[in-house]
Amino acid sequence: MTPVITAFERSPDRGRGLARDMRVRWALEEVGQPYEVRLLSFAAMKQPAHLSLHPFGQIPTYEDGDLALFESGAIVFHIAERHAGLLPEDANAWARAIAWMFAALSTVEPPIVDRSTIVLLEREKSWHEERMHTVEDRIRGRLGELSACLGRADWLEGTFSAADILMVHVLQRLKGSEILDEFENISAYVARAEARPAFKRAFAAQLAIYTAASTR
Ligand code: GTB
Repeated sequence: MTPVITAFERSPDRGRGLARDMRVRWALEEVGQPYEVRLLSFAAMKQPAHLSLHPFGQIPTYEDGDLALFESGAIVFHIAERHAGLLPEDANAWARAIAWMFAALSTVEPPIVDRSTIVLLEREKSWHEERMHTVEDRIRGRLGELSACLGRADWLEGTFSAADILMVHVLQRLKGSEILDEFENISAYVARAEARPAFKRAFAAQLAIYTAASTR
């Protein structure tokens, strides 16, 4: 069966690939698994039909036969488990790649999402600058640690893996800031991932949806 994922009908990021369906698309492209996309408006995401797939009424979801999944990390892990190429073969490296997947989503992503919230929703607050300063310091701390771990390696755990998909997608949210440029090896890591044909296909597919919606 062809899996079906959900995505924004009109993504607020204007097709910059920041919405989390991008992670799932990228993983599917990497393993060569064709997929279909069901586009949803914000209103449709909160309707019972979608809430039966996603308890929080969000995208992305993933349906394959009688399996319905939510949470981009769980979906990418599921794809990586069922197809060759996104997790190392060595058992210890496999376990460490999973650790990096969790690290991307639970250690690196939170302050980066906080920063986006400050930029998008808290500009007018009297404490905006102070809070931005605090959160950017936390991000720099995390990226400093990540940079030290990555060193001169191409990928987090030997060969390219699902961990790199999640970590790079998390880091891409920093592109409008100058923070990424402060870490030369992390900037190169993101660029290396973006040069992958599977990334380019996934990016083009989600951009085409935004472009089509804007011309209607
Ligand atoms: N933990 C979940 C996961 O990883 O799957 C989080 C899912 C999530 O946040 N989904 C967002 C959503 O459905 C879209 S991706 N939001 C609607 C809602 O909650 O009602 C988050 C996102 C949105 C917009 C941008 N942007 O404009 O740059 C970036 C990321």
